Amino acid sequence: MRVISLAGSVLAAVSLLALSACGGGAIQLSGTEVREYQGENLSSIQDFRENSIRGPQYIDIEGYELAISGLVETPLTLSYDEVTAENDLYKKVVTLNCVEGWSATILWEGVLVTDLLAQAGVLPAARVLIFYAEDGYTTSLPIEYITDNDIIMAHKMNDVVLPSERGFPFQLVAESKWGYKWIKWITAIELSDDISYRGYWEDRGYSNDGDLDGSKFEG
Ligand SMILES: Nc1nc2c(c(=O)[nH]1)N[C@H]1C(S)=C(S)[C@@H](COP(=O)(O)O)O[C@H]1N2
Ligand SMILES: [Mo]
Repeated sequence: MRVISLAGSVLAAVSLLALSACGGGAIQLSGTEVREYQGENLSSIQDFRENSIRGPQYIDIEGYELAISGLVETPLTLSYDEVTAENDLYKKVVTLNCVEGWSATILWEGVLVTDLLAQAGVLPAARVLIFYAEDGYTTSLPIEYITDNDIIMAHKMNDVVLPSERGFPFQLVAESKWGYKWIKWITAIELSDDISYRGYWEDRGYSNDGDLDGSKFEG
């Protein structure tokens, strides 16, 4: 399995410090979190605010399946290992910006969503990807956005496997989009022609394109 850096090559690791210094309950990590990458300072996994719709989901990886369905030639269900061990892995530093006014810059690592789509074979009528999560959350994005921007589904952040609180097993790294497009605890990807589909927050008034440089609200 290859790990491909989408931004460069040199990696600097520093030890994870002061777990107890963060406000809410500290998240247990197994490993060493990277805090600097190619000269750029990274946020810590501890810097996030937990504000998901039903609180953290704790997914048992033994029974986990990622379903790829809808307008595809071959619907698939992939295990965690089939996703992470049988695809090339990509790294990139991307900032998550929440509409509530905080952000976190993290070194993400994961698989190209496009590589998963290629395994299922996308039918020509498909226009959008609808992502589903364990907590009932959903969001959607156009196929061209996913393929044109090398969008990854991350299983690691700062070189550490995603903690459950951060979306284990997978969070979408929806760069240049607001945080509500960064769906966590992903369980399924549906290929659809329904361009009027609205995800959880989009259905409650947030803009469907979710562009960081556009309007936050549907107008
Ligand atoms: N499944 C799921 N994914 C989700 C959410 C959620 O409530 N459920 N919240 C979204 C929002 S609004 C933001 S800002 C980011 C925040 O990621 P974090 O909770 O890891 O900080 O997750 C996004 N992904
Ligand atoms: Mo958010």
